[in-house]
Amino acid sequence: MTRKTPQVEEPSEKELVVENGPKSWAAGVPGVYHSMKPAIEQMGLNRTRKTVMAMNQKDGFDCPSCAWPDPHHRKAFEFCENGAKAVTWEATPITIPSSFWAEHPVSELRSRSEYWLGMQGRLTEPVYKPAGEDHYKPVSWDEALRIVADKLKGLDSPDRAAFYTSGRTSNEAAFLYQLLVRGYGTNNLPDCSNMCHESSGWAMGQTIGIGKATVSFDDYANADLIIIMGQNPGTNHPRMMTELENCKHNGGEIVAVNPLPEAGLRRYKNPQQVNGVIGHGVQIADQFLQIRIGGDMALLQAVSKRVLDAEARKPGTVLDHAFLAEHCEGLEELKEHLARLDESAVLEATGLRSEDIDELAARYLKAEKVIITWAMGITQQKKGVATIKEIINLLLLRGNIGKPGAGASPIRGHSNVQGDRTMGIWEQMPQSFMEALGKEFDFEPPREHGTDAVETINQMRDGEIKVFVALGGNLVAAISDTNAAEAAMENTEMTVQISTKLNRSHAVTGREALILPTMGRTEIDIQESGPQFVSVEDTVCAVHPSWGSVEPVSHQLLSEPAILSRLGKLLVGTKIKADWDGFEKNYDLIRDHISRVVGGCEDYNQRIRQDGGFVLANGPRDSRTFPTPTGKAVLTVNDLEHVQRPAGTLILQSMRSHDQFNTTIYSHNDRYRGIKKGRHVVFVNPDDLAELGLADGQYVDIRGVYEDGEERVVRKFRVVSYPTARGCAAAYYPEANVLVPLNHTAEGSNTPISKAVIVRLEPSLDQAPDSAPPVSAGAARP
Ligand SMILES: Nc1nc2c(c(=O)[nH]1)N[C@H]1C(S)=C(S)[C@@H](COP(=O)(O)OP(=O)(O)OC[C@H]3O[C@@H](n4cnc5c(=O)[nH]c(N)nc54)[C@H](O)[C@@H]3O)O[C@H]1N2
Ligand SMILES: Nc1nc2c(c(=O)[nH]1)N[C@H]1C(S)=C(S)[C@@H](COP(=O)(O)OP(=O)(O)OC[C@H]3O[C@@H](n4cnc5c(=O)[nH]c(N)nc54)[C@H](O)[C@@H]3O)O[C@H]1N2
Ligand SMILES: [Mo]
Repeated sequence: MTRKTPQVEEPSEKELVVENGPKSWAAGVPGVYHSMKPAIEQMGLNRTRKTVMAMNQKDGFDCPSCAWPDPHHRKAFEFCENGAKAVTWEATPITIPSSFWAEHPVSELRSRSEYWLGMQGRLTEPVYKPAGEDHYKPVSWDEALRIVADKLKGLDSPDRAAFYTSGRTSNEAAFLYQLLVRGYGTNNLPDCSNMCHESSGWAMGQTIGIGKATVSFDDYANADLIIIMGQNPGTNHPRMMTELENCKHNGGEIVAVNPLPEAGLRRYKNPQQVNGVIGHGVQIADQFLQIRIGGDMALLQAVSKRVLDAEARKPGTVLDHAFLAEHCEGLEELKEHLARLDESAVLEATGLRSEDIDELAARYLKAEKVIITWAMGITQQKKGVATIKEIINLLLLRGNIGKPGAGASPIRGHSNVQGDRTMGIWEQMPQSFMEALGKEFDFEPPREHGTDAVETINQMRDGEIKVFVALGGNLVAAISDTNAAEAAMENTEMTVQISTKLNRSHAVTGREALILPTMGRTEIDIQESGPQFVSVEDTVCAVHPSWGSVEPVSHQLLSEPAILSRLGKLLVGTKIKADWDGFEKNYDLIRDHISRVVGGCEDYNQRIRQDGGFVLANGPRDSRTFPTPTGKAVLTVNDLEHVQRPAGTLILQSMRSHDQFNTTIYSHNDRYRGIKKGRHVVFVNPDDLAELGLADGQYVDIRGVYEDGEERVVRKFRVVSYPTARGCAAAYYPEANVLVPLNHTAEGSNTPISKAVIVRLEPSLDQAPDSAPPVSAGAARP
């Protein structure tokens, strides 16, 4: 393949354009145009046809952009704007040449932006940076893997290493990875889920016995009411919009709870339908509750209280008594607790009016089938776990779990983050899993819990963890407290990144560092036994195969299962009974083990091949069986608390723009929020601006208000007057991660509180655009 050169255009500060306020609708013709143009420009028509148009087809690959499920009756081409961007980013024919490493020292890569790094193209050969040197240099696969294995073998305990996973990893690779890590001897398996839906897993595990959604795909269109909390589906789960539209079409109602009036939650123009492309689209939300950040727990308690009050007025008519009696416990305690709920505290926490909450309660009471969905606005909060327990309370009161058209629906982020957990990527896998694993491979797995993402950074900072291996992702940029995280990463002896593209975690490294390039999901994977597929699990527990559809960008690339088989052979070898060579040749062998170790995956090889896969059993959803210690679903009592904001401060959330995938920046635009050519912005309510004496368009420094002696500040962000909830502000992730203290985490789940940082906005000394040095040098390579 001829090498194409990357075109990296980084806008300067003065180019930033702020259009008038948020867009009132999502998708439509611009959606199609914005994603197809770069695809065709970069890949040409043929590769675009084989990628963008093959995604989510039964014989194609699973879209790497999000965990939203596939419809049973797939259209020839289910268009998704952000799916197309993700695929173009991965399947680009632009590659990094061998000469790149001599031309660009690591210290230079460190001064580059995420955007610049990602735009350099695909990684194609293993590279190694020896201690004390400032350059990576190409090495052979054998040498690279030997360096890693020797280093790990030399540590005084396997717990001196940590093995991170990001959620694009397939089930097969995830299973092999946890096997080699446990075979080596540690449970230090932090993953992106620790920063994502961990709060959902905890809350649901403790209340209904399973940390996964209790809905299936068809339920969305059949619900009477869908309440969407702390989620921006128009950007982050665009294909969900079709199901929301179907729900409305069938007479259902939709309520959005969000501090921001997000475009997709207002009106949606379906790019699949002619009337969506040219007409006004469908109004999505019947009610929009513009909540204060962190107010959801109070809102949910207030709605549950209204449900209980309605029951008290007309006994026997409101609650699902049969369901509560047979399947639940804790009703009396909940009643007693909510009887004391203070409405004024609710109004303060939520910033809403009583009438708005009455209206939501009336909609809830009218509906026979209710789904509540949520994402990061709920999980990345100090009270995230308790808030999700309140979601479960509200659903249980009227039997909205385990019946068609109803249920609890955390919407996962990464396309296989849920499958990775099912396969054993968790620092706290239950003992039953360890026993099955030990029996299957004839060894004694480590039993002590390992480190999660935050604890891994803490232990790297303290010098306890000396080697960091990552199967995908970009931990140093994704985790909170960027300066602390970077210092921790640099304090290690070795970092190893298995990646498709360059990112910050390749530039902020341990003393020795390796990059092991891997094939992506879009690429055809041929091994000794023939073409291979991998498998993934979506947000509603459906497991299906994923087949690559384009030629790999380089024949030097190894697949993730191949890299892990080879590393496993060197590091663990015959210490456990595993056919490492066989795994690489034929992924069926890996799946045979999965069948015997992972509950619910019996006959995996056969079931994954039948009609596009199978759905994992789910007790609460399928039969109202709750695998809790008592066998009942638990209504819980949670003490109300909300985010306190000292005078003169704001509550800052950090969120995704329309043109990024987590730490990967596709462009500097955020079309739905009216931002062009810039990301250093902070959205603030105009009344707050007036109160704080700040002006729209002014430059401010954002300072975290924490008294732990650390200075956390980002400089020269442009203020954008924006209709967010009062007292709240928003900036983009990962730029704002500097401001989130590392040990500022959700109770129970230890997830960084990325959605509620207390900050002060201080006018920047320098108000002239471009007079300060830019954040990154950002020049294009000739
Ligand atoms: N295109 C694209 N798709 C993606 C991703 C991506 O980066 N790009 N990332 C993937 C991943 S890993 C994930 S986890 C998901 C993330 O999907 P989302 O959770 O939708 O992502 P965020 O951008 O973090 O948006 C959080 C939303 O919560 C709202 N919010 C913030 N605080 C509160 C609060 O206190 N209460 C309420 N009710 N709302 C609040 C914000 O205004 C925002 O609308 O998307 C996945 N899909
Ligand atoms: N402030 C703040 N921080 C957050 C969040 C937030 O909302 N606010 N969200 C959190 C959430 S929800 C998440 S999930 C995390 C995300 O954390 P991560 O999952 O660690 O980050 P990503 O940016 O998704 O990782 C992108 C990198 O993965 C690699 N990659 C891509 N595809 C593949 C593949 O197929 N194989 C391999 N081996 N590598 C691949 C590429 O090199 C790419 O640069 O960030 C969290 N951090
Ligand atoms: Mo996520």
